[in-house]
Amino acid sequence: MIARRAHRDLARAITSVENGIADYQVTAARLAAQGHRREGAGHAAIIGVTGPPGAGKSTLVDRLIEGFRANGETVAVIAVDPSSPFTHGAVLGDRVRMQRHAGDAGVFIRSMASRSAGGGLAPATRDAVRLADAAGFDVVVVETVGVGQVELEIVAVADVIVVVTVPALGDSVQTIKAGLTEIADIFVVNMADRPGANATAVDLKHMVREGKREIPVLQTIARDGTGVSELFAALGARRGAEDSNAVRAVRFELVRRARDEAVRHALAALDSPDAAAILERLRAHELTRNDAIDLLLPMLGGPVHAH
Ligand SMILES: Nc1nc2c(ncn2[C@@H]2O[C@H](COP(=O)(O)OP(=O)(O)OP(=O)(O)O)[C@@H](O)[C@H]2O)c(=O)[nH]1
Ligand SMILES: [Mg+2]
Repeated sequence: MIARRAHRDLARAITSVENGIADYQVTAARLAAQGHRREGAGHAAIIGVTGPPGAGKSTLVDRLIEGFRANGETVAVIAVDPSSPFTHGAVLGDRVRMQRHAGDAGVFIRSMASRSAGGGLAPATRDAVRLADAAGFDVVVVETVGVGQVELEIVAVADVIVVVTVPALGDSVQTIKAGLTEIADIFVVNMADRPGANATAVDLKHMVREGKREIPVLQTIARDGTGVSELFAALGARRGAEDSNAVRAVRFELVRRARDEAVRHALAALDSPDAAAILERLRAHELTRNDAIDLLLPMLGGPVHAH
C-alpha cells in the first residue's frame, strides 16, 4: 500500500535529483530510511511509451492507469518533455489529462523536463524511474515525446516499449523512423477514429515482418478506450518475457558510452594545434569544407571514412 507520505517523499526525492541537489544514491538511501523501499526494489514493470507530439500518449497512459488500478497495481508515471527546458507546459497538460487519478494514492504522476544537452533523456529521468521503483510502485510508465535520441534512449530505461503513432497522411509510414522497429515491443496506431488507421497499421505490419522479432501492431482510440484492453493484454504478455531487455539495455548503454567517448575524443582532437591550422586554412578559403574534413578525419583515430 502506497501512502500519501510516500508520494510526498518521492516527489521531493525526484526534485532533489532533478535540481542536482542530491545524487541518486543518497536520495534512494533516504527513501529507504523512510521505510518506503520495498523488498527487492527493481521489481517494478517499467513501461516506456513514446511517439510523436500529440499522438495521444498521455490519453492512452491515462487509460492504462485504469487497467493497472483495476488489477490492484500501483502506478507511477514519469512524463518527459524533451522540447522544453521548463516543466510548466508539460505539468499542466499532463496533470489535466490524467486528472481523474489525482485523488488516488496508488497513482503518482510527475512531469519532468529533459535537460540533457544532446536532447536525450536527462540522467534525472533515469533516476526518477528508479526512485519510483524504490518507492514501491508496481508499474512505472515513462512517457517521452519521440524526438531525437529520446525515443531510442528509452531502451536504456524501460522493460517494455510501446511506440504510439497516428494514422499517416498520404500513403506510407514515413513518419515511423528507421530504428523504431528495433526498439518497439508493441506498435499502437492511436486515433483509429481518423481516416487511414487501417492502412497505417497494414504498413506497419509489413515493416515489422521484415524484422526478427514479433511486434504486435494494434489500433486504439484512446479518447474513448477502444482497443485499450487489447493493448493491455499485449503488455501483459510482454511483461512475462522481460528478461530479453537486459541484453538490449546493456547493448544500448555500451554503444552510448562508446559514442560519448568518441565525441570527447573528436572534440579534443579538434582543439589540437594541427587541427587549428587546418581550420585556419579553411577560414582563409585555402581549403574546401570537404578537404578540411578529409584532413581532419585521420586525427580522430579509428576507421577513416574518406569523403
Ligand atoms: N480523435 C482522437 N483524439 C485523440 C485520441 N487520443 C487522444 N486524442 C486527443 O489528442 C490530443 C493530444 O492527446 P495527448 O494525450 O495529450 O497526446 P500526447 O501524445 O500525450 O501529447 P504530448 O505529450 O504533448 O506529445 C488531445 O486533445 C486528446 O484528447 C484518439 O484516439 N482520437
Ligand atoms: Mg503527453
